[in-house]
Amino acid sequence: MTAAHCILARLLNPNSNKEYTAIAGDHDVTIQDTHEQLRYVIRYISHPNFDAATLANDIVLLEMDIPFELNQYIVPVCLPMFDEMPYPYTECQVAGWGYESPITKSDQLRKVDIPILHQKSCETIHHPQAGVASRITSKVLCAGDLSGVKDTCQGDSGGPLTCHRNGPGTPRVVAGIVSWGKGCALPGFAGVYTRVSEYFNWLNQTLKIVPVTNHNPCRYSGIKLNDRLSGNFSSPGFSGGSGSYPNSQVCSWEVDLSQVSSPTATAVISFDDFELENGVDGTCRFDKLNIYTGTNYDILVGSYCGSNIPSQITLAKPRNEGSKLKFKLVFQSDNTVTKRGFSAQFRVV
Ligand SMILES: [Ca+2]
Ligand SMILES: [Ca+2]
Repeated sequence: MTAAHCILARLLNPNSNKEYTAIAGDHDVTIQDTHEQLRYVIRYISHPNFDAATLANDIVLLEMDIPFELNQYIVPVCLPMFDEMPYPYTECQVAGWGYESPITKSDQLRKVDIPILHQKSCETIHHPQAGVASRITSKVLCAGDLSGVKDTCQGDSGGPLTCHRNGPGTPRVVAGIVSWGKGCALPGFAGVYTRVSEYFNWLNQTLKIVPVTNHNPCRYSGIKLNDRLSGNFSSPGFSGGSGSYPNSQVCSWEVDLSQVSSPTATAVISFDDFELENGVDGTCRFDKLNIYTGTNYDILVGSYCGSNIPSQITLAKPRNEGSKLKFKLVFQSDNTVTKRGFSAQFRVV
């Protein structure tokens, strides 16, 4: 979820080929941070009444090609419940990479705590000129420090204004989306935010729309089959060998056996059927199944393609201290030529 005006180029021109990516877990925009995850946006659902001139209903939902993997660095924030809005004077937090001074933007993520304004003050400070409708409606809120020290600025748009649901230590709710303001940190002014609770019904209806990803069932990363003593894998669309896999898939299955296996246990992977697009000169170039092992799935066991059924694979726990019996299958197909796919199983011995 972000501000609709952040993807204005695409909204103003439906035929635009402008594509966007989204990064979660980012900190410094100039380097690739260890925990950042980049995804491609495959669908944009902006509010039907978004007005690019007034920035009314400045809200859009983005669908990623592959879900983000949640961890201690990438944590979801709560949506407000119906009518859940922060009280005036509540200190809430906003974060972004926007301008810190008229000339310098921040490379690293910055945050600031700012109070919610009373809606009347919000209307007063953004009082429209004669003949112009007020842009301060019930669908926005103001937050900021009227003394002109703390505010959001250009480059912060679309970022979250989050407030604790019931005081310090309770979950954070995304009360606002950075939308617009008059200058930045001007004394007597405060930033204007899309009031997320006003979109409760729209969000709930829109989130029920079938994700695009359902058409490509394998475009999910990280199906986990941890702590099982046996399991099955098959490529999407395999259907007992009568179907074929779709193009452009990336699919993985992770199996972490560290909790269930004895020190001497091995995992045996065997294939019942296997037919992927051929590689070139013995290298899998187009469609392939890679199998990894190691504590961080960082050791490549093999890369498989073509129509020879791979022989049985036996994986033992590495001998070094602290290592774990784990493996991961990653199936990828490119954008042309599909085959039957594969069916495989594993068991712990
Ligand atoms: Ca980065
Ligand atoms: Ca292919």
